[in-house]
Amino acid sequence: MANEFRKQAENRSIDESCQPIIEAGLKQGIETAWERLEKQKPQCGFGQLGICCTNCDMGPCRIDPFGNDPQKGVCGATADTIVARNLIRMLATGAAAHSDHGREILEVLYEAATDKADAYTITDVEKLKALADEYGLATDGISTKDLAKALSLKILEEFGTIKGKLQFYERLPEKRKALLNKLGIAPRSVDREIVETMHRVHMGVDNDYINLLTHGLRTALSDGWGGSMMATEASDVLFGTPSPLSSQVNLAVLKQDQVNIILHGHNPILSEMIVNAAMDKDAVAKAKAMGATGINLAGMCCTGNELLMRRGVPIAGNMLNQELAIMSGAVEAMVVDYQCIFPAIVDVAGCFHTQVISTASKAKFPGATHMEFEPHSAVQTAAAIVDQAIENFPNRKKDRLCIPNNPADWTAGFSVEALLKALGGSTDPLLDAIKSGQIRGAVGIVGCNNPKVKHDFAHVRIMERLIADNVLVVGTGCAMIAAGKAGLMMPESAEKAGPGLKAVCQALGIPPVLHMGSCVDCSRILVLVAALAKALDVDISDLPVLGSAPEWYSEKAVSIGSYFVASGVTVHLGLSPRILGSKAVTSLLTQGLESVVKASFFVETDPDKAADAMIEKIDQKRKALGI
Ligand code: BF8
Repeated sequence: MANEFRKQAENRSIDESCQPIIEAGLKQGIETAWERLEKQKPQCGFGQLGICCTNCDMGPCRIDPFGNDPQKGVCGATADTIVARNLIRMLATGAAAHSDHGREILEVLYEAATDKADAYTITDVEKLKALADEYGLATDGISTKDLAKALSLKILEEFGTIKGKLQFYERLPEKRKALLNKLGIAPRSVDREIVETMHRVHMGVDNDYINLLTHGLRTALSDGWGGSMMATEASDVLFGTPSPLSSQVNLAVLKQDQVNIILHGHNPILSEMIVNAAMDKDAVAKAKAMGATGINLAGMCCTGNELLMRRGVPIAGNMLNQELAIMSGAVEAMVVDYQCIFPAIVDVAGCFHTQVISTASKAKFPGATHMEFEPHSAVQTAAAIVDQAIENFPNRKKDRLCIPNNPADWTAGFSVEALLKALGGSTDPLLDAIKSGQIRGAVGIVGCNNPKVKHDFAHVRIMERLIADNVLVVGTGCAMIAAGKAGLMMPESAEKAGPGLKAVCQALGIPPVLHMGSCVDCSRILVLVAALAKALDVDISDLPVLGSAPEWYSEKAVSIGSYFVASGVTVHLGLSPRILGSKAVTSLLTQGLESVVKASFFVETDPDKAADAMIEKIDQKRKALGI
């Protein structure tokens, strides 16, 4: 049986740091996402194909996928309408999640500027000025705080602006802007596109799948070149623009002799304060008095990525590691804000001493301790949370500890600004390397984990294949955490790259897989491809670049994939979205879009075949560019 559990653990994940914990969990009968997925099987066939409609109370309705009756919902909606409506509803939820996060950061920037949140300072004044300039604000002789106030108001206004356009949209290369303007899908404001999606999917509004999906692209653009980009830029102003740094990653960053606090979710606003609170002398002294040698912070998912990028805080793992971290028996507190947090962590925590502490008024978890965060009292809340974790240390059951050894080293912090600096201030060296063929192209690998796919396997396999073929990988989110755990993010990892990419990485002292941040920081990838296209005076769709989400699960990923495609970047998906119940929708998204936005989606579940397809597409782009 022991061997059986080991085998099962190895089948579930390639992350060696978590396999012993999965194994221990199996022995103890602790339920995790993998067990819950099994219990859901067989998953609803109508749902999987996207042909179940629950939008109104005449339903739920479903369409027969074999062409028999019923072919229409009670209202008359066809499979095409239902699939398209369901998809853009998902997309709008994802865009809303990113954008609402962005709005909160901007609100804190405003509060910091107006002395309502003293704990926060403006760290990157240079970026503040550059953004103010971009927004047409006078900067001369204006104090930093006044500038931050004016800028935050100016950007916040764009959530519901009546001026009908977003400033960051102007960052697109002219050719792309002209195309999107011609298609009539330039985003008008952040909230408006999301609200309009919700309006259109109501029964009896938009029933034309093409019209629905076209608006989906507009909504996604309002996320990528709107809400997400706002989140990234405002976070940089408040907490600093990332620059390269080293840290460690995987569950072995948890420490046997220290109070371990995991910071999980997406928003850096509170967790940045917890980083400060954990360094407080009195807190450390109290931890020692409780029998620990100190306080150890570790990130999880994209809150982790935010803290890693700017503060070098180690990361315990990505999305599928969340329950396993608690099952190490070594976590005194898991502090959560919002997004990608399994409600089940409270149940798993119930089997151990871990306290789950929720902090956002909009994200409560039954069974968790709620310690609500507000910017004006951030320092006190952060201190109270750290204190709670310290107090919990003596409750740890030493005989249940399962902390792996050997954390992996990694480097992160590759903002566009940092990359340009590494390149000597311009994109030219990168473009020269692409033109000469030293670098064949680039792929942005982003997104999540999904228990339907062996944890981290698709991410890592695709990355290994691409870099070996001289394709530079940039990325964000849980994909990058997978890369770090697999040892692909040290300058020495260049040894795993093909000769051309290896030489470039060695010359610049960078790894072949570059961590650009959290999921909202996919906006950094947009800025980078826009800069490359502008330098070559081509459209983004002409570049030998692709996007890939090998293990995606979330509604946010639907929005990310869609804004990449709308921006001209073809996107690989490792799992099919729930669209296969409509041939028309499937064909539009995987082929038809090419003639509309010069990019499309393709689904390939096999990582090797996916890498082959990406390399082929990169070569086609190179040929078309004449390089
Ligand atoms: O925010 S944490 S599981 S949704 S990739 Fe995916 Fe990971 Fe979530 Fe993107 Ni970031």
